[in-house]
Amino acid sequence: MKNIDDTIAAISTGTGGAVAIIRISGADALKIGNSIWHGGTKLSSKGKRKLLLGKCISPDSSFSEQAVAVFFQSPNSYTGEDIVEIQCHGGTLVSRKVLELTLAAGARQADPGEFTFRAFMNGKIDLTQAEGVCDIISAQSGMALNLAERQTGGILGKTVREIRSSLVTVLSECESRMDFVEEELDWQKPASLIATLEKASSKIKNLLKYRTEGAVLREGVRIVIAGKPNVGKSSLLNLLLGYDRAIVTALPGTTRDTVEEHAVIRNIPVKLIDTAGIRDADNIIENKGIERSLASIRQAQIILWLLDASSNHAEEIKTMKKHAAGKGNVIAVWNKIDLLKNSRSLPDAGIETAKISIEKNTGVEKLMDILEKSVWGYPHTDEPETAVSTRHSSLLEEALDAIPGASQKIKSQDWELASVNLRATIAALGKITGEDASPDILDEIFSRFCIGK
Ligand SMILES: Nc1nc2c(ncn2[C@@H]2O[C@H](COP(=O)(O)OP(=O)(O)O)[C@@H](O)[C@H]2O)c(=O)[nH]1
Ligand SMILES: [Mg+2]
Repeated sequence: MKNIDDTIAAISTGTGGAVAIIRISGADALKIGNSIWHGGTKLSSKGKRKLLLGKCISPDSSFSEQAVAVFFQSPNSYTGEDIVEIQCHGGTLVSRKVLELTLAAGARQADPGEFTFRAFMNGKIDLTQAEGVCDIISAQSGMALNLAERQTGGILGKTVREIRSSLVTVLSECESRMDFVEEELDWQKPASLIATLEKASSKIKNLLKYRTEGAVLREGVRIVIAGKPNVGKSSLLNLLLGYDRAIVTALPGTTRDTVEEHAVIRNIPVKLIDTAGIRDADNIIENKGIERSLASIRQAQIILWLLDASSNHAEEIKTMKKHAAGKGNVIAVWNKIDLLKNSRSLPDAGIETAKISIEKNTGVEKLMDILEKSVWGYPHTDEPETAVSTRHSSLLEEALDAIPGASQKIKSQDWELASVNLRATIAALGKITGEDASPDILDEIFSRFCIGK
């Protein structure tokens, strides 16, 4: 478990910017700030939340850089502690030097996510909000960002806490039935306790409804473009990216290595992987590329298998079945339909199929419709209000699993076993918001943050 009593510092901005922010948080923030930054007035509670112009100066005066500084007084700061932020010129050297001055003055270099960790420990935010901060930084699509912002606003934590507190009420009722068996207290009827559990259950199921969105928007989808040589795989990659990333030629075997690029398609963050065409090659480099193609196909979530509408149809389908059957979600894509008189003559591939011409840019929107449906599992219309992460959904499942047992035991008035089940549910929910999270869970979560956040 991290120490939360000392004062930490880190460069909070990424490298390469014009301005860098060095953040100092903890009981000694003001003292350290004033020992390295000097302006017309000292940083103090009088001038809090005001940007002041001054200089960062090293004790031997060999370093002196213009910088502005601001003081946020506890508890009204990101971490809930005293915070001093110094803004200086960006670039690696100046910001590094200012950070070193803070360390020499007694601060400790912050670990990744440690400022947000302190905000959590000081009760400024719950664990879902902290995770939301991480999601905001890594969001790759507009929808992912909206969801992350709502989660940081606390909507998920609030819902989970409400469910948890309704279960705590049921638990205390069960426990008091055990403790005061003899007395006639004003008990709730078992049926009403069970009704509360059912309500909780349906609220949990509601949260689980958008687990796919949660995982897809946070983790993205791996889409592999595969097929025989020269069917138009690299052309499709370039079309989807909107720029010429891969080399396209009329020569079969042009792409010899896998080419990976990130993109956003219909609000879905994707990793597109263009592969070397699958064929029996006698060239050692091409064969290596083909091995990589087959490995990519094995790891794909979605495979766009391109089929050349201008070549032998039965052969095309045979190769697809040989390499892609049973692997992920395969979408058959007949390309070059501009070379056919009538694309209705194409044989049925037996799976979800699109017919396109990259050359003439036809059928591509329909392909995107199929792709979208394949990602979400159903036609997607509205943006969900919350979309739980994989961590949340496995805990929600755990919470949900123990509820039927609790209901059963309440029905048979076995208060002790009902309590055991309820405690399991309550603990799982508490791990989501952080009330019940162990130090290693917290370490695991905050270590995914970047330094300075
Ligand atoms: N007529 C026609 N040619 C296409 C189409 N898509 C790609 N091509 C051509 O097919 C050839 C092979 O394309 P490429 O993308 O390199 O295929 P890859 O080997 O599968 O990556 C190139 O000459 C492309 O211009 C299409 O829709 N219609
Ligand atoms: Mg290619």
